[in-house]
Amino acid sequence: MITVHHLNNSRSQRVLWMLEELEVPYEIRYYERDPKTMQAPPSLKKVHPLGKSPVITDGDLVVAESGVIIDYLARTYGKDTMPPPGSGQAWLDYTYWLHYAEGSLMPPLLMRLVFEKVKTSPMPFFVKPVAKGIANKTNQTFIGPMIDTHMDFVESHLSKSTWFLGDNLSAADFQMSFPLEASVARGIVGKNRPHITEWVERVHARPAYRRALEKGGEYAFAD
Ligand SMILES: N[C@@H](CCC(=O)N[C@@H](CS)C(=O)NCC(=O)O)C(=O)O
Repeated sequence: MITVHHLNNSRSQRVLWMLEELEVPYEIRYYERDPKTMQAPPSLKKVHPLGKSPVITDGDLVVAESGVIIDYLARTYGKDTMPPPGSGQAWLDYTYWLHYAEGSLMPPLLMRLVFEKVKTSPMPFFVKPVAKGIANKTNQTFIGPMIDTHMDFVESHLSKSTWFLGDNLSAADFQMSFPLEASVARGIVGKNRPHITEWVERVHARPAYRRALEKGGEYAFAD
């Protein structure tokens, strides 16, 4: 039996969504973020030394990193419904999106979040304007343009196909869901990027996604 070690408001939502689409039986073990630090509880380190979510267990196997989990589930349980491409361009495209989501798109989104947090963090009043100035400048001149380049790229890709790998939902969509729905929820992506917005709406409208949301509980990036 698969166990999803699920943290509230986290990337493991994409794993629940995938399992619901695959209609594979699984159970959820729930973990709550510390409301002040937003860190996962130490108990998650008992499953995997990094203590991050998602992580799943399947019998004796412990599988960590969303991209690996999604690929593992597609290979093990999706052979009939969502088989991962074996080779050639189709395999390259599939692997590309699995890596791109966490390896290229998430880092600037995370940097933006950190600099936004700096602005509201407690600090001596006389330091605040300086910290705020540095955070704003960094986001405007460095991180913002980097995110724009990524979003233009993804927008252009989605203007050509319904799902990331064409007409059919695939593992690439589960992996790309977290950065894109977070970007829409935070207002980074809006009407100026209609294909990303519509893709996120399409994801959120799927019955399997709604079931995953209901089972997973608190998740800030879907309505
Ligand atoms: N690249 C990893 C990132 C894992 C990660 O950072 N997860 C966050 C939740 S979205 C987490 O566990 N945060 C709590 C913490 O760091 O204590 C993946 O995709 O699995």
